Amino acid sequence: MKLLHTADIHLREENEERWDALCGIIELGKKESIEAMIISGDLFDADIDALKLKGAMRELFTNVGYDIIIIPGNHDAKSYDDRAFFGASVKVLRSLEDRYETDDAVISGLPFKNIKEQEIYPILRNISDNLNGTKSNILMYHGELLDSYYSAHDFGNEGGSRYMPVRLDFFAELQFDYILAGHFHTNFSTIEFGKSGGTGYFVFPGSPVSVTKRETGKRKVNLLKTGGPPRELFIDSFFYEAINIKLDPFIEMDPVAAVKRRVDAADRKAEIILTVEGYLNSIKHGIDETKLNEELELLRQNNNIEEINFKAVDLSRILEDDIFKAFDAKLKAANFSSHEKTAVKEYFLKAMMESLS
Ligand SMILES: [Mn+2]
Repeated sequence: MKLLHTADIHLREENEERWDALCGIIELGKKESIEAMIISGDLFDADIDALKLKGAMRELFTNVGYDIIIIPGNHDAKSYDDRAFFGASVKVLRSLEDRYETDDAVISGLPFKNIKEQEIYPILRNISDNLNGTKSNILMYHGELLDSYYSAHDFGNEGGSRYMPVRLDFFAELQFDYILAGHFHTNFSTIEFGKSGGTGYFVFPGSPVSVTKRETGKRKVNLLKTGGPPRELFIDSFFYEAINIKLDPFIEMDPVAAVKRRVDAADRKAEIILTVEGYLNSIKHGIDETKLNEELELLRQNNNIEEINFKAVDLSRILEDDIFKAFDAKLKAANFSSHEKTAVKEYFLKAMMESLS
């Protein structure tokens, strides 16, 4: 079975970028001739958004050429009551008994509920016991994986609470071959786990469109052919791109040119979060902190820059000091590697900064 897996689109009526991302994924599914699309929770940002968007959704989710299988997430847990209709191609897995079955795969779902770790294992065991080993067994799930090094920030705006947490060792004795998950926004992440009779895959595809500024970089979805490993696929949706520039006053390039070069190279679809740190030498380059700030604001006017973090500091007072210059000349002549010279120079700079205070 060939399918496309995503989650956490967080649709809102007033947010066009997220709607466009969904339309793009629907088209990608057609292009890839998939049999089903899996949306593992948080299709909507809130239940009210599901109400507002349902009409438009039906049209989008009709005649797509494949089925769309959805489970409720923590943000849209109450959006899918029994009488709700989201379009002819949509199948919502509302209960633990609900399944989607094809010739070679069985898809089960764990619709989001506010339950604890200890309560989840028996539920998973129950679903697994009713499966057989002849087909690929897929579980749709929305929540936290406790094994990995995720922080609360990775799940969008969720505060500190735990959302339906599981551990990988839950799955070692169960029959699931793929856990196609949602809830982890930051990036595409696949973890292999050992299970009786082979290898299983736990996949968080990451949000397919940046929902907060913490989700940086081009977004992805999971293209899966059962029997094989998950495959990450770039999509052409809105995203934030973090550009971090550390200015080096010993490089000949003008600091403004250094920043421009990086901003120019950014993806056109990206909204840039620009951080400029390091040091500048206003005497050597003729650009002081005030002038650099003006140049950054000019760049903001002509590019997709969402945020500027201006942290660079003018160190010309030290860099043009005779003591530093004499030290630098000796260092240049010394028999050190360039790596060592940089480190020594940084120590000396720090020592001189201390002596100023
Ligand atoms: Mn989410």
